[in-house]
Amino acid sequence: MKSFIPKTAVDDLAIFGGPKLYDEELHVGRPNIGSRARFYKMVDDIFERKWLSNKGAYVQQLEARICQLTGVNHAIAVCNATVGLEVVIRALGLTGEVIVPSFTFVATAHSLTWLGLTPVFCDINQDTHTLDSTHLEGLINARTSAIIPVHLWGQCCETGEIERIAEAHNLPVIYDAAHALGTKRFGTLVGGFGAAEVFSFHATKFINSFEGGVITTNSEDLAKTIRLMINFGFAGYDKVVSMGTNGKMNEVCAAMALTNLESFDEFVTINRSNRDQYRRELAGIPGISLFVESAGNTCSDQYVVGMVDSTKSGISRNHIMNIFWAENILARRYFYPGCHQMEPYRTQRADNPPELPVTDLVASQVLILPTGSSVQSEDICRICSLIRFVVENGQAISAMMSENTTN
Ligand code: T4K
Repeated sequence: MKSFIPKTAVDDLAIFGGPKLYDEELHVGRPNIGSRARFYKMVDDIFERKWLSNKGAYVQQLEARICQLTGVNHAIAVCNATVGLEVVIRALGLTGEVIVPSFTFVATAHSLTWLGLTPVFCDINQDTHTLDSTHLEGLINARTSAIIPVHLWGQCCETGEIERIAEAHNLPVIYDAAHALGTKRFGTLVGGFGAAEVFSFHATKFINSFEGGVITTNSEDLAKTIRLMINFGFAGYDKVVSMGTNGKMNEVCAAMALTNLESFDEFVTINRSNRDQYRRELAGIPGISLFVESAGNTCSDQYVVGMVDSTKSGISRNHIMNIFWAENILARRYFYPGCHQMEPYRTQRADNPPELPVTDLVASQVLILPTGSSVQSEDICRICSLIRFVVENGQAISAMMSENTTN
């Protein structure tokens, strides 16, 4: 990292030809990596045992660890959360329409479409960024077979109200808990809500298994069905009893997850310290704020969710993002532009697009900032001082960008 030369004039910005703040790209989503020695030892064990996949010892250890961590009776490790969602959707025999938020990673919607179902997009609450239960009932009709809310940013969504509505209409709820390992809502751990919850261990998640995920449920019957389905429907040698796919996690991925789970508390502490530093250093910058979890929620804080209100900052989120990228700070606008604006959904609903004003607004404001164990306190200082400089000079910069760059 070269020494920090703060920007003092608009021309110092890399987007206008000044020197870049970073020689190398600073990413959102850099993987946390626990003890390498421990991981290598486990990989050695795997080679010794010559058991690489299919319900190996480390997969079983991981499943037991997740049951302990979430307080849930059954945990089934899978190759990734997207396949995990697809398997749960099939295991519950869902058909027709399923209600999902549009403001989520596209995997939530795609898992349905991949299976021939139709995602019906619901708006979100502006404060929580999760499914707005007041819009839910209006979307339920005779074709609706389930609801898949998302615990976005690791924050538990409004489970109580969603499940009350679901029960009144006899609909199962599956939670996309990709971001929510270790999340608590008023002391209750995420993992046991609804029919099932699906967590991701993708490289970018604060606990990763390279690629991977886990399904949790308190239903023994559902757990049995899922276990069959992730292994082609095999109930024993030569005995296929149901439809299935290959959704299994392998032993190396399980070893990686177990290694990283050993550092769970350390990673959460780093995330919280980063978040607090961002909060302190961004305080008082007009139009810039950080998303705040709602009362009663505690999560891993794996995302630092910056919000840009351009009516107060004098510069748009997109301009700020372009300035950041020019400086080699690869901040992300998750989950822009919302699934309903992505294909195939945009074209499918071109004649009658869903009205999702809060989704559209929030998707135009969010800027995800780098955090995790790869980010140093000095990086946060640089990022925040860059944001302060950009907002202080917002009008001049916006005018120059409108002239010089396309957005
Ligand atoms: N539901 C929700 C709500 C989700 O957010 C996700 C996944 C899922 C379901 C599905 O879970 P999985 O099937 O993946 O288990 C990334 C991840 O690929 C995706 O898993 C994640 N959500 C999403 C939020 O983020 P992209 O398109 O942003 O990935 P990419 O390649 O741009 O990587 C993000 C950043 O991380 C980059 O700036 C580079 C950095 N990175 C990435 C990888 C893979 C690294 O530094 N090292 C790495 O190894 O989707």
